[in-house]
Amino acid sequence: MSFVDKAANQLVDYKNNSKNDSAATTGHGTPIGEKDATLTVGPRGPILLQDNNFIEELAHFDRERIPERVVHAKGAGAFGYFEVTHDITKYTAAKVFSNIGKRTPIAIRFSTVAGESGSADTVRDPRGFAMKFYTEDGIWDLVGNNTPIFFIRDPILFPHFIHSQKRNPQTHLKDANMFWDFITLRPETTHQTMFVFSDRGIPDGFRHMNGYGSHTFKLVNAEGKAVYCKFHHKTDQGIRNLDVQKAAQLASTDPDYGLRDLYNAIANGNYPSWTTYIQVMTMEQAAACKFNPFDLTKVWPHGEYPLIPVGKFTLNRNPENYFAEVEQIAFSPAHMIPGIEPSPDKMLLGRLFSYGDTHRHRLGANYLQLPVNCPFKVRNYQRDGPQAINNQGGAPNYHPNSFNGPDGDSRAKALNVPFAVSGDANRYDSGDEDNYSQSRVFYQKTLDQGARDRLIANIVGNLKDAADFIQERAIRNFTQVDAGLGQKIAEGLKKQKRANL
Ligand code: HDE
Repeated sequence: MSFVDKAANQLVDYKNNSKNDSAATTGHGTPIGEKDATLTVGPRGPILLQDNNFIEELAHFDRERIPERVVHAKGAGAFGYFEVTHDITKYTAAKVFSNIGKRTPIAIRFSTVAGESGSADTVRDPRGFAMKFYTEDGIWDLVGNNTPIFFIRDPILFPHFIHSQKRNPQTHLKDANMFWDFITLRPETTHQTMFVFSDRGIPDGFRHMNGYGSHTFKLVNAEGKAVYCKFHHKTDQGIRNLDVQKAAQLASTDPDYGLRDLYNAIANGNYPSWTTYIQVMTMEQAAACKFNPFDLTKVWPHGEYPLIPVGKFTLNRNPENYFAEVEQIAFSPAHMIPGIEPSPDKMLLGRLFSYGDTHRHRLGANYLQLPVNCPFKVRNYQRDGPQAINNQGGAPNYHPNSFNGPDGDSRAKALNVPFAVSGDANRYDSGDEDNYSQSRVFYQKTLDQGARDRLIANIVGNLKDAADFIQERAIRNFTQVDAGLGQKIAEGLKKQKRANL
């Protein structure tokens, strides 16, 4: 243990900074005489039922865990502030962006996706990049990833996509057939699959990666004019990834590498920061756009939709209570504020339902009253339920009322501009929309030769464990991205087979 490793020294620091002068108590606060012995009849027992302290210890222990997140279970959190550096009020009236220099407190949780809460931080997987802004207009959550795109474009596929990466329900093992079967049957996954199997698929901790809101959002300005937008956060620490060998080594020697790195950086005053940009697309540009601007498997080319600087955020505080502040932090894409709205992106709309639902299951109906989730001000008509704390100062709990209960807000109303929708209601399978053109640009233009070779090696190293017919389907799909890519993957798989003979 090194003396600069603040995380490893946490208890030593506690001891040095606290006085050992307080008596232990029960949960109801009364001092306990003998701390380390149950109440027994004679030294050999039995234990008496009246040992309430013992019953309380065990009963609380039995309830210490809540369901872990069904995805993104392993994560690290931190707190800090967002500061506006550029004026974007011509695009949005959201108060968080109202003037240059304005600071808003934020919370962030970084995570891996598929593994359980005890899994290694250095696996090949997207990283969650979830941000909570405590704004004067309430909570705004921008719940993104370290990738500007995603695997699928219809939310009905999400549980199936996730099942394919989790454990086989019979063997309880990760299963290459499940993963590659799904991936190859839904080729809209190709673009993100290539991103994740590229060097960026294993970031070096959480500080050296970019974040993205990923979806298309809608911004509304004070005149009620709307544009579409995407959010980007570029790491000020520079991009750094781990090579496959180093990542595998860390997975066994320091599986909490990312969490430790973030904690120690902040504890040592080496505060990580990111610079935030938006891309903007007008309604007219969206209507004429060559590709579907609401398709989450696509990026908006930066040449056509340049990055516009907005601000910078800094993380300068570690959680003091991991469970209360990180395990119980509850992000939701549905937590938006006036001036920021959803676009027609089907994935975003599907998510608007799912997060609140999962929080009610994991944390209970009053999850928004937990301090880490609580906005500065709540004035509504919801009362009671499990662990209810806030009775809103005795305000009425029904509406309309004659007793000064809260009413509609004229500014928020003005920003809720009407929008037109049209079309025939139907179930439109989007599986055979353009799945390869941006994957091709990624392979041929974004990656250099070395990065292309590593991408192929990473795909082969994983795909080799899938059944032959699934490998063949994968080769067919990758050939549609680029004939050379398909061929090299086929050759790599052949070599693997020969090596296994
Ligand atoms: Fe999530 N996702 N997701 N997701 N997601 C969850 O919410 C879901 C998606 C993301 O640090 C869950 O609280 C659906 C895209 C992050 O606490 C759950 C769909 C993106 C986190 C859920 C998606 C994300 C989650 C699990 C398809 C990036 C961790 C526990 C429509 C743009 C947040 C929880 C944290 C967590 C559902 C797709 C990012 C189940 C239905 C796309 C960073 O509600």
